[in-house]
Amino acid sequence: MSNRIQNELSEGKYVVGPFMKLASPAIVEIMGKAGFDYVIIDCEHGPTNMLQAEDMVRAAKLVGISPVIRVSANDPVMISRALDIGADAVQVPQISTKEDAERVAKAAKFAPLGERGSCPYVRAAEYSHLDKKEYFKKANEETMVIIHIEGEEGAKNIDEILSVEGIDVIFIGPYDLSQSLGVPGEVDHPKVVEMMEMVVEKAKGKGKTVGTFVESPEGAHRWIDLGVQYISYAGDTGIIYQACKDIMQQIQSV
Ligand code: 3PY
Repeated sequence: MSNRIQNELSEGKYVVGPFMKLASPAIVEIMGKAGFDYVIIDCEHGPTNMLQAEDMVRAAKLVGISPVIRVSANDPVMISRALDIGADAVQVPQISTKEDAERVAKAAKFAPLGERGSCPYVRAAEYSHLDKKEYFKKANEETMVIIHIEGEEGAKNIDEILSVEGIDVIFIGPYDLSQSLGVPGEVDHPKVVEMMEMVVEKAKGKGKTVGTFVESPEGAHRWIDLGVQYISYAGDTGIIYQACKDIMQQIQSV
């Protein structure tokens, strides 16, 4: 096992990766060849099922980037399935309370840290090739847990949420936060930005790695400058759309 983003984040570097809305291992390979550090296979806002996600995880590993899976809900079964197919990290949306965060940590770790459902025959255990004791130990050490703070309630409960053991990255979802604050889609609205900055400051104050979602290189650097290290950059669909549009505009402008 080797987890690229875990290694890079622990060295204080920032990492950048897009959400994958398309269930395509080939696009995962392209993202890796293009230089991203990771991809987030999106099972919340995408149609991808676990069988497709497994092939996308394989593709990510093949090109040396980290496969992260965003599950559709804070459900122990979904979390364990995502990790069983070999994701380097599980990303869980809509965390609002300390209890929500504890549920994630418990579901993502084997004993003594948690209660992740255990099976040594899964892909993550190399189908029983790995020594069983070693697998459970390494899985606990080398898989990461990322939680979304993306509602007013989660932001207000951030101190309590930060006290939960076993959470590696606090990920702020600006779009969901904008909706929760009554300004849907206005991710640059002062109310949204102020709350995001508050969460970044508190999380950094507790030594936690922080992540957020951006849609431009300038946006990435704006948050990197504040110490945000886990940068999720747009999505495969938006990136492809923009590239196609730029090409046509350039051709038609001559
Ligand atoms: C959000 O912005 O709410 C996200 O979850 C990232 O797309």
